[in-house]
Amino acid sequence: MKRVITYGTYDVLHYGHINLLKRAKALGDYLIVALSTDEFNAIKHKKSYYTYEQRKMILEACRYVDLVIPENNWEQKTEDVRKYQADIFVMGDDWKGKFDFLKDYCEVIYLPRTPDVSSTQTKEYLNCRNL
Ligand code: C2G
Repeated sequence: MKRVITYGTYDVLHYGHINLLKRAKALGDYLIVALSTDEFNAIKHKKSYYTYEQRKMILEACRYVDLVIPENNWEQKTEDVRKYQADIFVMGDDWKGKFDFLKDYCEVIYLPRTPDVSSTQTKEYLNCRNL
């Protein structure tokens, strides 16, 4: 039973997110998503359109996701890998190299981001159309 863990805000879920989750799940048998809380988003200087609970509910409906846990801070990853017995840590390659310290605890894989899609872009488009 290979367990995979990944982290993110996952606001306004789009096919780039799904593409990441699909590939992450394909690396193992069980995918844990550590979802940034609204408070942690503020630390990341991100404002979500959907609240944590709404983003959590949306992710839990995704066929590739087995468990959603809160991401409260930058420091919890090592503890999470141990606590959830993760064999593989996965992130999009915009984070390449940033989490290599986890290589002491699990496999670290950065996957190519899906080009030309982002929550920010979608929100900007909807705003300028006053939708
Ligand atoms: N992603 C992707 N392609 C996109 C957009 C996002 O592959 N077009 C990936 C990101 O690389 C990340 C995941 O989808 O692995 C979630 O993206 P965000 O919600 O933007 O996450 P981020 O704000 O980068 O938070 O501790 C790590 C942070 O919580 C990561």
